[in-house]
Amino acid sequence: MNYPAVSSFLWCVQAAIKHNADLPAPSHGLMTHQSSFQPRTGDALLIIDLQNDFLPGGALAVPDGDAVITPLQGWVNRFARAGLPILATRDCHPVNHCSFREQSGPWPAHCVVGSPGAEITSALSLPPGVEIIDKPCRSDVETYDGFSGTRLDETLRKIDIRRIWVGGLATDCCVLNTVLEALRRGYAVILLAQVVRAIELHPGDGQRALVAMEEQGAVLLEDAP
Ligand code: VGL
Ligand code: ZN
Repeated sequence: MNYPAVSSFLWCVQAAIKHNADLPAPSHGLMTHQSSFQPRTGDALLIIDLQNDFLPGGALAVPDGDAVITPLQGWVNRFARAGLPILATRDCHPVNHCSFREQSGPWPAHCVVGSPGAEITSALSLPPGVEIIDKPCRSDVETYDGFSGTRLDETLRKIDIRRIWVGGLATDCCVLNTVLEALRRGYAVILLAQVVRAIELHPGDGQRALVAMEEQGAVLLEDAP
């Protein structure tokens, strides 16, 4: 889904959940899993927006965002050792993007194309061959999920991926929207609960996002790599 920018920090969570209101929701609550899932053929690791601007010191720093780097590195190493594909999305905006406060949008300017803030953190060591998926970089469109207007779906289908393991930033925005879009498109999703952090502008957004993902069929995996 592409969304027009609106002046509400709740937008990421509310838009995603509202959009899913027409899908049948199981009645159970948040349920995390441990240890029963192993990466296998047909799986890929998808890293969401692990860019400098979302990390401490960045323009839109996610609280405690750097805590995901060490466990995420563990998953990267595990997928690389197993010869399984790794992909990474990048948020990408022109300098006059409609979501920026200067244009009456909800966010400080961030992930401006070509800026250091838009680069994936060098604290994460990615093996050669990681597929980088840039979100559309247009001034008039906001794309929170990694699928809309990108090569992600096509890339995953070409290599027969049916299940994605997801970690990155932020739980209550781009992780949430990417996971819901993946489920809508028929992928199975394992959300790496240790490897996500939320913006939490409104307390509880992170938890609400986890519940929404789980209700729509994502498995919330608590395992360390
Ligand atoms: C994100 C807010 C604005 C994210 C991107 O990656 O979660 N959040 N742009
Ligand atoms: Zn953004």
